[in-house]
Amino acid sequence: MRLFITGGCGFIGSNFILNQGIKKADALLNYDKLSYSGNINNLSSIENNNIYSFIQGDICDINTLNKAIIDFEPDIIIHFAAESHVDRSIDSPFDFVDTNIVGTANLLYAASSYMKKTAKLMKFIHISTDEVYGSLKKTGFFNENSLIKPNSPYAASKASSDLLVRSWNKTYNFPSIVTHCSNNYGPFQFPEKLIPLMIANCIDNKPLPLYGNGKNIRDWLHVYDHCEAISQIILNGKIGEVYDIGGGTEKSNIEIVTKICKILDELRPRSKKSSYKDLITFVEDRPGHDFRYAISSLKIQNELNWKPAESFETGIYKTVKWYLENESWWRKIQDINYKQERLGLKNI
Ligand code: NAD
Ligand code: TDX
Repeated sequence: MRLFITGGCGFIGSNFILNQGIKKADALLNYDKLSYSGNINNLSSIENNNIYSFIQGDICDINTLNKAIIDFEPDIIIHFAAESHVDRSIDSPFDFVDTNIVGTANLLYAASSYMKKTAKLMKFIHISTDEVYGSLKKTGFFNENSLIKPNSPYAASKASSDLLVRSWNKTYNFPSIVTHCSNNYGPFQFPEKLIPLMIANCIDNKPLPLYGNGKNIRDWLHVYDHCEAISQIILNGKIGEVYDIGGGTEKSNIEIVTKICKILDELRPRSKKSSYKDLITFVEDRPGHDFRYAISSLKIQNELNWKPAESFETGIYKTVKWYLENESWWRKIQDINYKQERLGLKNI
């Protein structure tokens, strides 16, 4: 299998390459622009592996992209590359239009031209998000038939890219599959996202900023389980289908942060016997903040025999330990390109 991966230096892409891709592929090319969230060091353990290669390239640069695909001759493409942070999409929506919509259109164009020439492309897997469905009230679940009702510029840009992928399948017989996954957590997540941000702030004795009343709910999935689902889709996913992937673990943000504090109270007790919980601070809400995400994974469970292996209890414990043991990884990011500024407060 010749795997062409976009965005392989980000959180999910690098976990996929390290845990699945490099073990299963005969050749793997990682095409990544190295935006602020791309980190080449995530893959240092495989940089000398013969089957692995890397091109620093932008999916908005059609010429470089075309050449990379034609030269590499992939049979599978997995498209992770994106602007991925909701708060940044509130500040800079056009970055999301460029990468997530125009970049995806470029990739579809390059991949379908290559397919026409060589007939070698078997599958194109587009990694999307449950956020395209908008927000749920207290009950109910999203599934593959839910309406597309995105609320943030990020979600709208991902929904637009999903529709482009769909149109390529219907119009050009393009071998695409779309996935919608819930919130991931685990190693290598950029420390602007809820879980790593809260762990880093605890370690530095900084306030833990919960947006609004902290009662918004997300459905959490360990990143290794997401990567395993993608592997199942490579093997058995049906062309033209959409697969929703969730952890079945709904937690409010306050529950998540309280849990992190409890684990850190055990693993790295604060001085004066106080709890990290004392650092929790409620701050101005995210504009357009979706209240609840919860996703039904019945289709992928029934059709592809996938279900999450990691429970939230064990997964969050291992994740907190990982950030404790890899402090230099996130400190370097803070030093270079993320100063922990509050993002997403409608500065436009
Ligand atoms: P991330 O921000 O950690 O990584 C994104 C990667 O894409 C980075 O390596 C970056 O350098 C690269 N990239 C950005 N713009 C690019 C461009 N123009 N050209 C080439 N490369 C570019 O994101 P992530 O959390 O790993 O998310 C990966 C994918 O999964 C995204 O498509 C996201 O929408 C989707 N997703 C994420 C989650 C989650 O909880 N993190 C959940 C569901 C779906
Ligand atoms: O400082 C914070 N305080 C806070 O209360 C941050 C960064 C977040 N939050 C809240 C907002 C959300 O309700 O925590 C929740 C999770 O926030 P994020 O980590 O920013 O994730 P979210 O907005 O849910 O989106 C994530 O899941 C779906 C990913 O970033 C997306 O890429 C993915 O598509």
